[in-house]
Amino acid sequence: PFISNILTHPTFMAGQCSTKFIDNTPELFDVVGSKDRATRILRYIANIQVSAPNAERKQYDKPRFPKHTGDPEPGLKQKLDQLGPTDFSKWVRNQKKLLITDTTMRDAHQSLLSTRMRTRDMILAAPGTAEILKDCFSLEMWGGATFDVAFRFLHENPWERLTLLRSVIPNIPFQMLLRGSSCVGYANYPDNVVREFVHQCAINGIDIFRIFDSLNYLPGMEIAIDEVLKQGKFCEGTICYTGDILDPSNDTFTLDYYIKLAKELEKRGVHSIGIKDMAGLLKPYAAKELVHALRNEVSLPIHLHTHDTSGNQVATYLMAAEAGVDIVDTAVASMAGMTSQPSMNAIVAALHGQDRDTEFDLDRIEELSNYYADVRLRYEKFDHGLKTTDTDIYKYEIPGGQYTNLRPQVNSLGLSSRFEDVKKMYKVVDTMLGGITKVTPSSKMVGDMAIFMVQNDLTPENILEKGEHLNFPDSVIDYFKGLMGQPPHGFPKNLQKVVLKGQEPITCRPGKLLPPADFEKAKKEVAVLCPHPFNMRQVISYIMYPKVVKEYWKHEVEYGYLMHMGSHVFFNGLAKGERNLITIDEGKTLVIRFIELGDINEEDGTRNVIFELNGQRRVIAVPDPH
Ligand code: 3PY
Ligand code: ZN
Repeated sequence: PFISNILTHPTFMAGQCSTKFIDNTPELFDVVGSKDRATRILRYIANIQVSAPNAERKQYDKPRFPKHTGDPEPGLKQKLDQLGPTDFSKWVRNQKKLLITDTTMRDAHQSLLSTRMRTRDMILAAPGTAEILKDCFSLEMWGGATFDVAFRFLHENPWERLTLLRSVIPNIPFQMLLRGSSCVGYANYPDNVVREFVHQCAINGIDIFRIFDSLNYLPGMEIAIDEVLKQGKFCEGTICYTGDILDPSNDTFTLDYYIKLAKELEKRGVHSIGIKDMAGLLKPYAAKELVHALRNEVSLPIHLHTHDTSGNQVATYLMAAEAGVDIVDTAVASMAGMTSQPSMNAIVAALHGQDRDTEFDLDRIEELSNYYADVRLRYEKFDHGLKTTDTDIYKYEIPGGQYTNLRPQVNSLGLSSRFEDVKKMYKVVDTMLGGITKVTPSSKMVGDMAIFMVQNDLTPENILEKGEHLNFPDSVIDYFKGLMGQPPHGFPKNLQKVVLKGQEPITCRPGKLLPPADFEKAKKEVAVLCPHPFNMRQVISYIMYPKVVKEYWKHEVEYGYLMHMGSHVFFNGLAKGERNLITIDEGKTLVIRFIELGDINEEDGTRNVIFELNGQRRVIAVPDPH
């Protein structure tokens, strides 16, 4: 009943859920002081209305929901659970179809929409997804930047996303992206944090952990790999791809370099090898060579990830498929292409009737794609990525997600006219560092450094002198201290001195030196700050992102639970006269109409915002930032 309820209820609900749902998602029901939820929601909307009084506010038709029967067939999740990860890995390697991972709920929106897709929009597609994508190797639906962004900008709990999706999609393995010892953050965490985080992910629904290190520094992945194996989950050891193995002048990131890494990962007991081509640099013929070599040199399945920034990457997947790649990452067409993954629809169509036929139903994938096409419109204000493909990525090597975010980051610093300079500087910084793999967190450091150099008119020639008097960005200091691990060629010593200004760098795995996190102290703090009954998910989140999570709880107390609110209202507020329904509980629907902005209150400078709530006029006064 829950599944059909979601879709028959245009405004999504929690109240009608079955007990299974309640067991899985206790957060939903420990309502933060249930008193006057309507007022909190109105206050949330009022703040948006006041912050952008003259914004054009569009109204949207309901999205085209994919059809579903409510009874998804068993999928590879059942096979994985039944065989266990080692035998499942063998099964993957020995079967013939090209297997597909769908990244729509993670990397696709991270790369196209600044990671802003809300859980609500995923849940509404979930019953259809469970049926349409039932043969997927996995759904990559968690990890990477989504964890932080959910708390920070979406005011929602990423753990709830995981448990809600798990309860609606019981048949497809769930995959997450784990940044080695940086987990889902930007610098290394103590070992006990890495272990507890992996443990919480495993018990809350993640089946497949894609683990990488941003410098391909193996010690940085070891604790995470060890813990995933201990948890009995599927571990994908991942190599980050950069440069071009077919470029004869490239003597660092060679075919041998990648083979060596893959072999090292195999020795550590992982179940598959991921090739993480985060910037979309793996050209078709290079893919053929790399995949062919890896399939020969290791006995594990090979899983290829790329971004389609250049427009070349469907060809890359086809060449990789010919060379025997086992799994590729795609997104449904309306969320694919450009800085996102190649289109699932395109790959399915291309292989139809061929040896590596995916056996997916293209018509049904189109249904899912139509849904996301409609939903994507609501994210217009984050949808400012590439309009066309761009081969300049081969020069700059900027990862897909970063490419989309870099322009707004540069604009926000008042450097909009210097975007091209920042892109060029990105490559200059890479060269100054001796050439490194650039992926979170190392990519963020390179981006921060490039912006810093443009801002301060620094060049490789003058940086040693001018840099003496400058404080470098935190990420750059962390990098040179060795807190992101050790790069393949070490650090440029002179630059390191200038950045560190007398601080001593470390030369070993950061986790070896970091003192363990004090869980008992964190538990006590969480007990005071968190408005919900205690659980370890709160504690580990708070340890990793104390400020962000504290703000999230504060926001929740002030505005309540916002998951029932449609995304266009959540981001933009309501158009004048627009009526919106928000179902906050079983049988309790708020009918909200925005009437207009009212007067300023002279005593405190707040502005009245006038609504109709279930037919009654309501005036909400909120601070006016103008
Ligand atoms: C992340 O770490 O979030 C990434 O997507 C890296 O490509
Ligand atoms: Zn990616």
